[in-house]
Amino acid sequence: VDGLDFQTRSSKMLHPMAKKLVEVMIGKKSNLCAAVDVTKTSELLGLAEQLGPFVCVIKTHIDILEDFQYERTIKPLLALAQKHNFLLFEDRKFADIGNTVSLQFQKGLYAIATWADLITVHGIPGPSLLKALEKSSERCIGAVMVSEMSCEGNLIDSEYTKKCISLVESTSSTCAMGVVSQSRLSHQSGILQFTPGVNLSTSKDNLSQRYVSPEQAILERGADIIIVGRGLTQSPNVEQTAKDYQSKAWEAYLTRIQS
Ligand code: UP6
Repeated sequence: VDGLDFQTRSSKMLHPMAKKLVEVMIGKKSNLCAAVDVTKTSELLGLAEQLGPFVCVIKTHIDILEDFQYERTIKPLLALAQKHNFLLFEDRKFADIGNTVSLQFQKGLYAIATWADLITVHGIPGPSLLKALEKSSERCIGAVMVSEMSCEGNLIDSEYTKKCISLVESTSSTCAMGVVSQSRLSHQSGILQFTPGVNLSTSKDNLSQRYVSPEQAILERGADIIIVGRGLTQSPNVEQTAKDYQSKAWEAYLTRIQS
């Protein structure tokens, strides 16, 4: 995977959303995903407007908004995604039986199935979760499986991680298009790796989150897309900081494919 560029890898991608994402990444020269973890719709939309030009993906935790309204939150967010050409990634980390996941995915206030391009899932329920998502998704949404976590003391072990990867690899044409992880786990070049826990100014937070730099995430840990939250959203100059993360991450990718 290391020496291959995204264009070459794209031909190995079986999932249409993976191909679409890579197209956006190449077009914008961005492998930066912003995690916009804020509690007001106005903040979410304001940050999406500022970050939009520099990112390939905006990741949400839509259920932390205190003033969520479909018409006032999702409609304008979709308009911004179109304007700035980024994908929407709802980090719901689905982890229940198929029937429940299918309800959580399609129903409730958030109706995630109607707007998200990508969603996260845990591997713990096994194949039934992916089957349920596949059945209830008309738009071929890309599922990304949390196979390793960034926080200190998490309970995932290497056996669990391996099982996640084999689930992802066996469903990569229809449902799973990638993983959230801290290291390169799949040798299939079509599988995309998202790596959170990236921050240029600190190595941890006070709730066991651990951080590395964009270069470490990409060159040492195999990230294809880095996920940056507070490093961006709490910056005094969001646009300049986003530009900085974007160029550092893209340069690291270019270094990797030349090696
Ligand atoms: N996230 C992690 N670690 C994981 C999985 N997901 O941090 O293993 C998510 C968090 C948050 C973002 O839910 O939205 O990535 C990281 O944000 P931060 O950069 O502000 O720490």
